[in-house]
Amino acid sequence: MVRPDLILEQRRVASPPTSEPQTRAEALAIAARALRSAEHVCVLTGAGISAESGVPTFRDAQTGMWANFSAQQLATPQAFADHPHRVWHWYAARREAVRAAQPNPAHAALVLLAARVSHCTLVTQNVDDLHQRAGSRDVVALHGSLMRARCSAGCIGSTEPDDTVTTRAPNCTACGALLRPDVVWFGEALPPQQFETARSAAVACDLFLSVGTSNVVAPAASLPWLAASHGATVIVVNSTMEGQRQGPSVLPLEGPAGVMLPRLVEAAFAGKRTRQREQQGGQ
Ligand code: BV8
Repeated sequence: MVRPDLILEQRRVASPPTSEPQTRAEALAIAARALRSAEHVCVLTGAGISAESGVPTFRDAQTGMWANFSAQQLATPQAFADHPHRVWHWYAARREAVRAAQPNPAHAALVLLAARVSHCTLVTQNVDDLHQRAGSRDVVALHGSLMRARCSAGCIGSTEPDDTVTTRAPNCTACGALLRPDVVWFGEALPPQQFETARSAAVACDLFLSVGTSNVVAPAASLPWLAASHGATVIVVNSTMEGQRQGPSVLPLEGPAGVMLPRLVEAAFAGKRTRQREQQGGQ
């Protein structure tokens, strides 16, 4: 009897890279081949995928009245406890910037990718909802959403923040406590259901696609390596490979996500019908 894990092993490895890609074109061709033969793709995105939509990354220096603070300083329970209205105002300003932004070709390419592979799990660290606005479904948002608020005393669930007043945190209509952004702050646990979905997708996938993330913030940063340690090929799309882990199962695609992702999806699926079309047996 053939040992199931061997079958699993044979199935899992989506044509890993055979040799070091010499040129970017070669890297793209190898990545496209791996993507085309992948059964289950797990995608992890970070702030870099929204950079070309004009949404600043966490690395970008803060501007305006927040110029003296790092994003990490403001995104903590302590900062909200000490300066709730300053933190609320910062999130209201980010909401306004995101409302004025549009999803870019990188977001759109992931919608196309999901329609071309048999199983795709899209995990994001971003709180800007641009994947959802681009048409991606079942997005696993590990760090919450800018577009929602909740009672800081935990008495009511998620609500839509009303931004008529942006400089002061509003009060909860049920208990009077302050409302807070429905995001995960540093030092806070991720929503268990979302993290478990992301973790099991990383374990089960045969191709992991990391896009526009510095892979610094835990536990999201562990996901690509969880996938690699379970035999998956890891494609890294980033404007710089600086600080990105390299390795035999890693395929670096250096360049802006808004350029590299559409190229990758085109190279992998040009002429390939969508899953739906295949199921309908249609032309
Ligand atoms: C937790 C929501 C425990 C809020 C966010 C010391 C060592 C290790 C870990 C820790 C440590 N001390 C503390 C920790 C844990 C901490 C952590 O990892 N800290 C880091 C800084 C070391 N993690 C936590 O606190 C997590 N919680 O551990 O809880 C616990 C457990 C049980 C019970 C109680 C507690 C919570 C982490 C989540 C925090 N919230 N966001 C908000 O947004 O306001 S994190 C936030 O920062 C983002 O969501 C994202 O995750 C992260 C930013 O990273 P990126 O998205 O990668 O963005 P970045 O700007 O860094 O990089 C951009 C990248 O894009 C770059 O690589 C750049 O080259 C690239 N790029 C730019 N332009 C483009 C591009 N790529 C392609 N195309 C382009 N055009």
